[in-house]
Amino acid sequence: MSQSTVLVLNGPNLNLLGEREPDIYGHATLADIEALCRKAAGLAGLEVDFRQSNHEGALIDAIHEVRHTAAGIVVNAGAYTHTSVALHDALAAVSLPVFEVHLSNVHRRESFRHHSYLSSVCDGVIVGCGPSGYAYAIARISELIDPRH
Ligand code: CA2
Repeated sequence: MSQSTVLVLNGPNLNLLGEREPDIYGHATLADIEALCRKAAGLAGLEVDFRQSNHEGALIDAIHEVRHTAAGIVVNAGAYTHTSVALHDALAAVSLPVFEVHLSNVHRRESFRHHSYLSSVCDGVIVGCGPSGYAYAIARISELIDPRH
């Protein structure tokens, strides 16, 4: 992991994107989102380390692994967003730009999706913009790490 690499971290069930619930999540697969992230990063002269896990501990390990070396982190923690104090604590220990992304507008959905344990330890939150939200987050990380800003 180099200081020009953005970790894009995806949580549980996001590997199923494109297979079901297109009315909520659209038709893009996780591979499509990875390609979009690589394109957005390339425009900013950055690289992407794109990962997905269904396991909370694996997501935490990935955050620890890059916390001193990455350019920033984009995280869609899926349902762990609404449950995980452990992910909150892992992100709180990071001094990189961190952006929380959700494909859907979680605030227009069930009330249990309205609270995020992660938002308070993130630099920004993007919801309801579909896959473009990932690209917006990468663009913002690029701005924040650019010494001209
Ligand atoms: O909107 C988002 O990006 C979410 O993080 C997606 C999570 C959900 O638990 C969050 O509240 C909001 C769920 C991802 C599951 O994706 C599926 C895709 C296709 C079929 C089944 C699940």
